[in-house]
Amino acid sequence: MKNAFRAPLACLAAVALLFSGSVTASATVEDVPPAGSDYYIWNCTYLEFCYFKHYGARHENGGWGRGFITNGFYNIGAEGYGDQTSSIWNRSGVQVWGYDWHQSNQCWKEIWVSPNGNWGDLDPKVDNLTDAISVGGRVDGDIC
Ligand SMILES: [Ca+2]
Repeated sequence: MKNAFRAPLACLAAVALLFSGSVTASATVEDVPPAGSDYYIWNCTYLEFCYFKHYGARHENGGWGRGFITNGFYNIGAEGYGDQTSSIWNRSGVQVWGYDWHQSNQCWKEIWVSPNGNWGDLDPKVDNLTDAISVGGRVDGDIC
């Protein structure tokens, strides 16, 4: 009876090894938006974190794209770009955090986290709320 259980377990282990092998192989290829999509209008370069005014990085109606090529905390609201971010493309090589400024409590509220290689639209619940972006680490202090 014990042996009857061992065979399927060994089989499962082999399948797990196969899956882990394929994950390792695909990790060397960067996950990117579809070729020709609006994301490429902005020329987000390798090792850059890019963020866009419109969903899908669309360019029409005064849309814009901006990016950071070095790690750090960026108060984009103070630069006139607060409450407008809808889409991102994280090519930075590191994790990136998005914050909303909580005016009454005077603190930064973490509203999204982007692992390296992440791209796409922000959750509609946090659309047009981002006031700061922190590349490569959470903001120090003033967290809600
Ligand atoms: Ca905000």
